Amino acid sequence: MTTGPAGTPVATAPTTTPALDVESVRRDFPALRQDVAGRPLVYLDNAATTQKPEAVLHALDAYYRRDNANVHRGIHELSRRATLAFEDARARVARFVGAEAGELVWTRGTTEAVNLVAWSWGTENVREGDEIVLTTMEHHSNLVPWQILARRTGARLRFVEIDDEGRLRLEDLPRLLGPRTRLVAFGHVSNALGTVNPAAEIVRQVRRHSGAAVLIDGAQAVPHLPVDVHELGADFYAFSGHKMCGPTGIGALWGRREILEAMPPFHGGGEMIRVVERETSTWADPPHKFEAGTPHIAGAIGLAAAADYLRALGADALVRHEREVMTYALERLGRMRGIRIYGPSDPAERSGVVAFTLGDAHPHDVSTILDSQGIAVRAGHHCAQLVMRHYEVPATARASFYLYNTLEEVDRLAEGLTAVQDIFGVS
Ligand code: C6P
Repeated sequence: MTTGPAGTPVATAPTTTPALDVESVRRDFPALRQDVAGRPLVYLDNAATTQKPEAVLHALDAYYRRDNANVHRGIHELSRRATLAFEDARARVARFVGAEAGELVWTRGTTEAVNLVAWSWGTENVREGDEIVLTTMEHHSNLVPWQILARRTGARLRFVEIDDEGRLRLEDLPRLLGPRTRLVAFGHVSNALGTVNPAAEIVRQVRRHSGAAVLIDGAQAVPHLPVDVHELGADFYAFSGHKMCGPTGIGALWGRREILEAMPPFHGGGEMIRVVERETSTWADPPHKFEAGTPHIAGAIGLAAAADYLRALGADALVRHEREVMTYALERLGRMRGIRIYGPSDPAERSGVVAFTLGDAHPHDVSTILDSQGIAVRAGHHCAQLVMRHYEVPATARASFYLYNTLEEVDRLAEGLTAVQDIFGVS
């Protein structure tokens, strides 16, 4: 046990992993060095997007200043350099999730990755009467594309529900699976509750009870947990760069090679073809088959720099630090009058998201009052309206932590919430 700034005992993971030097980490992030509303910024909106370290800013700047050219097209020096950097970035990001470069398709982010699978794989493999199993914990990005596919094909959606602790009712999964199940898609970590789902175990259950393909939405997992796509055993894994210190507009879809090879293209255009004739064309091999048009070259290079940055800090140190901050937040906020915290009470089952409501104060008001004190949190339904419906609330406020957040910042959040209590007379 260590002690938080407010004197509360903080449970730390029993590990020999060296602690993160947070002050040194914070120096890597220029955006954190600013005042908002006359006070040092406390940035707790990391589930929406994270700040970027110098290493990523430098990689973007260096690419545009020195190597900027289109990739896989020119045979001049700059195009050669840009192509090498772009494909090297793919290999580094693939390695970060335990994959090989040929299995990693660049996308704009998780949303586009899921849509790619829904349109390309879904169109080929889902028919009327087939079933797609989802959960009510999903972000809309891993729900709406399947609704569109189901409407197009006549397939049926089925759902694993959540319990009041914000865990999936996995005991119901076997009876939802059967010969008609074509796909199971679920989030590795919930953005609205912070729940870390037992992804490998879910995949094992799906394999035991059906021949369905499995897609995991890793948007909130890859930034926070060590992820090895082969160990998880799914068929597709989607994630976004901007939630892991990388640029916006870049993310990836990992897919099993043989499945990617069998899938038709998603978009048509340059880059993704082998031979084009008047009426027909043939396709490049994956991953290029799925990358029509000029890609986000700088984004890929920036994302690789982000992956290298996180790798150098060490996944165990990141997990340990976030667990410490989040545990302290659960304890500190949990003692406040009128607060309701959503998601599992056991810190071991959650990642750095703490969603809450405070008395009758509307989450938007909570967020506005916190903003007036330089504290950034998100308020709303977090693109997870099925979760809100489960708890019968229109919205929650959400503090989400990352590697650069400190226990002192949790204290600033608690202070800010005390002001909300005073204004709204929460008793
Ligand atoms: N969640 C949040 O504030 P994109 O926008 O494609 O990078 O990621 C979409 C997405 C998919 N799945 C999960 C679990 C997510 O959390 C997100 C993005 C942000 O929670 C923005 S709504």
